[in-house]
Amino acid sequence: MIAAAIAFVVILGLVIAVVSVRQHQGPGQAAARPGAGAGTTCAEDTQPITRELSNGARWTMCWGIDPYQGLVLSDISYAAPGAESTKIIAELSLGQLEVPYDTGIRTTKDITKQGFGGRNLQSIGQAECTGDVRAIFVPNFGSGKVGGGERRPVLCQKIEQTGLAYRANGGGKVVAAQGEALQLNTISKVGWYEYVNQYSFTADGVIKPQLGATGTLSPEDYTDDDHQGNAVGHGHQDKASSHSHNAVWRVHWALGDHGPLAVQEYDARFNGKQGKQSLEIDGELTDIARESKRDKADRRWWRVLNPGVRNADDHPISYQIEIDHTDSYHATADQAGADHHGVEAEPDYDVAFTQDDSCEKFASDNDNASCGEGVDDYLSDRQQLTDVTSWVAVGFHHVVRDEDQSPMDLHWQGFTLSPRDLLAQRPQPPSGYASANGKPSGDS
Ligand SMILES: [Cu+2]
Repeated sequence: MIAAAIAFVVILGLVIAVVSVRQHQGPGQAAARPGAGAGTTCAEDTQPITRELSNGARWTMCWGIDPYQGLVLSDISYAAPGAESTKIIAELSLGQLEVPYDTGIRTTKDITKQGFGGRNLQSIGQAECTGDVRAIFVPNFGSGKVGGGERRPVLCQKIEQTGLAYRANGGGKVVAAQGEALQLNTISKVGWYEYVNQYSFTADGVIKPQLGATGTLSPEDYTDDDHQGNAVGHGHQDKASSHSHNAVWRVHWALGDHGPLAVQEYDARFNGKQGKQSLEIDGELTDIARESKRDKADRRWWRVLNPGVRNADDHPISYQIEIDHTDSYHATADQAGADHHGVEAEPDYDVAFTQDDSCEKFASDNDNASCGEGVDDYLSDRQQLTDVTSWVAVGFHHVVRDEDQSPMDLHWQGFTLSPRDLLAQRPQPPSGYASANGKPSGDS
C-alpha cells in the first residue's frame, strides 16, 4: 500500500515535470512569440535597426563592426504584417573570404589576415548610398578599443524595390503587389578589390546575404600560362590570372528564440517509375542529428527548424537554406593541412552544421588552440545539434574579361534564407485570399 502511494507520488511528480518542461519549451503558436522585437537592447558598440516596410512587416536587429568580420548583424527578428515578432538569427556575418589565384602562387585570407573592419572598412556617402548613411564606432585592428578607432559613416541602410512580388488572376479579378526589402551594406577595400558586404531582408521574411566584388584587378597577378589566365591586353598580351572568391558565411540560428533547434536535409530523386505523363519523383526530409558537412545536389536543400514551436497549421517553424550559383571549393587552409597525401580534388563542403561555440568564429584560419582551426575541427567530435550554426560556402571562379578594366562591375555571390512554415499563409494575403489555407473547397 505504501509502495503504491510512493509510486503514485513519483508518477505525479514526473507528469508535473513533463508538463512544466513543455510549457517552458514552447507555446502552441509560433508567430505570436515575442522575439527581439520593439525595445531591442543592443550590446555596447552596436546599434539597433528597426524598419517597417510598406506592407506592415517589420525587421529588427542590431549592427556592429568587428575588426576582422566587418559588419556583424545580431538578434535578427521578423514580424509579418499584423503579427508579433519572431526571432530568427542570433548572429550573422562573414566567416571567411579566401582569394586563391589559379597559378597557385598566391592566396589571400581577406577576413582573418586582412580584415573587413578597421581602416579597410570604407567611409561612404551619397555617391555609394541612396538611402541613409549611418555612423558607428569602428575599432582598429587589435583588440577592440585597446587598439583605438573612430566613429565613421560606414553603413548604407535603404529600402530597395524588388519588382513584382506576386500576381494572381482569379476569375478576371487581378491582384498584384510590388516587393520591397530593407537593404544593408558596407564596403571594405582589401588590396585592389573592394567588397560590398550586403544583406537584404524582404517584406515576406526572406534574408539574402550577398558579397559583391568591385575595385580594380591586382596589377601583380598576370601569368604566361594560357590555362591559368586570360589575355586582357592587345592580342595575346597581358594574361590576368584567373582566381576564385571563396566566401563562407556564419549563421548562428535562434529560430523561435529558445528551445532546441534541429536540422534536416531534403532530397528528391527519380524513383524509376514512369507515370501517366512524366517520370515519378520521390522526395523526403532526413534528420541531420549531429555536426556534419554537406554537399549541394540537384533538388537538395536544407532547413533549420524549431520542433517545439509550431505555426497555426501545426507545422514546426523553419528557415530553408538555398545556395545560389556556386563554384564549390576547398579552403586553402584545409589543403595545407592535407598535404601529406596530396591535395584532394573534390570540394570540401557547401554547407556545414556545427553546435554553436562563440570561439568558433572563422571557417578557416581560426587560430584558436582551444576550439580549432576551422570547420573540420569544429565538427570532428560530431556533437548533437541543438544550438545550430550554419557555415554556408559560396565560391565564384573569376576568369577576367576585357570589361573588368576598370573599375570592375560589381559581381555578386550569395545565398537565400527563406521562411518555410514560419506562417500558415503568405504574409498579408490580398483581398479575396484571406482564407487560402489548404485545398480550396469546391475543387476536386
Ligand atoms: Cu575577381
